[in-house]
Amino acid sequence: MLIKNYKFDVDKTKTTDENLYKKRREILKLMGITSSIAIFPNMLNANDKYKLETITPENKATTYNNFYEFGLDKSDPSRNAHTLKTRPWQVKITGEVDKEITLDIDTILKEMPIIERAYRLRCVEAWSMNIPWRGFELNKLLNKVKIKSSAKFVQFKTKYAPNEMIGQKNPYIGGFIKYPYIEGLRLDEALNPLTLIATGMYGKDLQNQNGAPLRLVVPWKYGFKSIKSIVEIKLVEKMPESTWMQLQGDEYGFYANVNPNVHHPRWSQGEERFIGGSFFSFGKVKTLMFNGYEEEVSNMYNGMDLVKFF
Ligand SMILES: Nc1nc2c(c(=O)[nH]1)N[C@H]1C(S)=C(S)[C@@H](COP(=O)(O)O)O[C@H]1N2
Ligand SMILES: [Mo]
Repeated sequence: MLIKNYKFDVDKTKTTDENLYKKRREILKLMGITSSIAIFPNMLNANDKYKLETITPENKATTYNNFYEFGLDKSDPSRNAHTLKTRPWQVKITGEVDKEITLDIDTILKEMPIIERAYRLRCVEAWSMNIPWRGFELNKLLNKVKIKSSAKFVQFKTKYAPNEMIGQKNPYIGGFIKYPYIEGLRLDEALNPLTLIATGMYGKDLQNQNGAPLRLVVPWKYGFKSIKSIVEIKLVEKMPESTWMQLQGDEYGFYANVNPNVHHPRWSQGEERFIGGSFFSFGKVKTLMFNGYEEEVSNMYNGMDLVKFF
C-alpha cells in the first residue's frame, strides 16, 4: 500500500512548516499586522494548518508525558523513568501463531527496516503534539511469525517490574491501576502500514519516559492506545481488554478512534490544545476525524456505528 509522503515524511513536514510560517509572516507584515491573528477567517485556517504541521519541540515531548507507571503528573515520567532497565530486553510474540517466538531488542533493531515518520499524537485529554518518530511498521515484526486464521485481535503488554516502575509498586503514585498496562488492536488495525513500533524520536533512541525501548504508535487513535515499553504481543481470538476499559469502560472504549463528533462524557473532543514551539503554534485547533488520517484508515470501519464502537 502506498503511503503519501506529504503527510508522513519528516523532512517534507518541516519544509511545509517553514514555508507556511514564512508566508504567514510576510502577509502579516504587508498588512501591518504584528500581533492580532484572529480577525481573518482564511488566515485562521492557515494558522490551524500551521499548528497541525509544526513539529512539537523535543523538550516538550520528553517532559510532558503520560506514563502512569512513573506517576500521574505530566512531569513525573521524565523525573522517575530513569529506573527502568531497558537492557537486556526481550519481546515475546505469543498466542494464535504457529510457533511462539522471543526476540531480543538488539536483534529487532538490527533486522527491522527503520524509517522516520512524523505523526500527530492526540491524547484523549484534548491536547496534541506532532512527533517525528523513528521505528518500523508493526506488520514487519508480525511477519516473523505465522499468524493462525483464528487470530482476530492483538494484545500488547507493558513490562511488569515494580522495582523499576515506582507507580507499579506504590498505588498512590501509579493510580490504583491493575498493572501491567495492556492495550489491544483489531488484527487489521495492527497490520495497517500506519501502525508503527517506535524505537526512537527526533532522530535519537527513545527515552524511558516515552516508552523505551519500544512502544506502539497508532496515530488515528487516542494516545492511550500507544502502549509503552512493550514486552509481549499476543495474537488472540476475542477482543482483548485494555487498561482503560478496565478502569472506566463507559468513558474509554476499545476502538478509541479520534473522532471530533463523539465526545468524552466529561468534555468535548471537538478541539484540542496543540503543543507547539512558538506563539503561533500554541493554542486550540479543531480536532480532525481519525486525527487527520481518515483517507488512510476510514475503510477499516465501513458500515460501523462509530458512536456505538467508540
Ligand atoms: N504503559 C503505558 N503506556 C502508555 C501510557 C501509560 O500510562 N502507560 N499512557 C498513554 C497515554 S494516555 C498517552 S497520551 C501516551 C503519551 O505518550 P508520550 O508521553 O510519549 O507523549 O502514552 C500512552 N502509553
Ligand atoms: Mo493520553
